[in-house]
Amino acid sequence: MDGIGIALSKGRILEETAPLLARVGARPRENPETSRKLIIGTARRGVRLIVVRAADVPTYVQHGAAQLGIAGRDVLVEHGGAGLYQPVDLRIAACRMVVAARRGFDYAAAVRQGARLRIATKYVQTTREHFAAKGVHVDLIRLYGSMELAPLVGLADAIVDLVSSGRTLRANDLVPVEEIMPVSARLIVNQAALKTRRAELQPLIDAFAKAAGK
Ligand code: PRT
Ligand code: MG
Repeated sequence: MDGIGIALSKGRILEETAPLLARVGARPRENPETSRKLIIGTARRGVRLIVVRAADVPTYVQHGAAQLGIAGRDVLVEHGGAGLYQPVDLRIAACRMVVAARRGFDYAAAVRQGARLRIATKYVQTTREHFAAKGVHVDLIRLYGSMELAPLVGLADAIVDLVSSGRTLRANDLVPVEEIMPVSARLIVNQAALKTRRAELQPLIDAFAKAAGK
């Protein structure tokens, strides 16, 4: 396919990307939130949006099915980043990745005593690396959503998940016990495409950087 594809997800990422798309002259021709189309043209010539699940964005860009993408740092770290450049922190969709446990669970003592923690998360690679670096043994339980439930029903001692306002944790009587990393969304680029099609891609990358306030 000719032109430039930008892979991104509906919901939070699209919502916060919309003003940036407007600023780079790539307003979508249909509302991706309501359209059933997965490929949507934009006002910028040759540029289209490719609408995928958030966790799939790096995969599409890695394989060159989209030249650019917009994905959270959480998703990028979990993917590993192979074949991708991450030239612009768009500073949108900001949150923190944390370890959280039930109020009253003595996380520090459990870690100190070398207890084998059971951690539920959808970020299994990131979580494994985080605890391996600290020399803490963990049993990972892979979930696809609603991680907050796991400690409440005895599935896990703690979870690794994203927090923004903190309301979801509070509503479930959980507290953050450790921060893993701050998260925001990044513009990502297929490495090979940037080498062979720099004249086309660089102006768009620069436009995003400018739109994001750099
Ligand atoms: O929801 P779906 O299964 O379709 O996919 P997804 O969860 O992968 O995508 P989406 O659209 O929910 O999130 C896309 C990206 O937004 C993530 O990859 C993050 O980079 C970013 N982001 C920013 C967040 C949040 N903030 C966030 N708060 N993603 C999720 N959350 C969730 C969090 O997991 C928790 O359940 O919101 C809840 C906590 O919010 P507070 O405000 O109650 O703390
Ligand atoms: Mg979600």
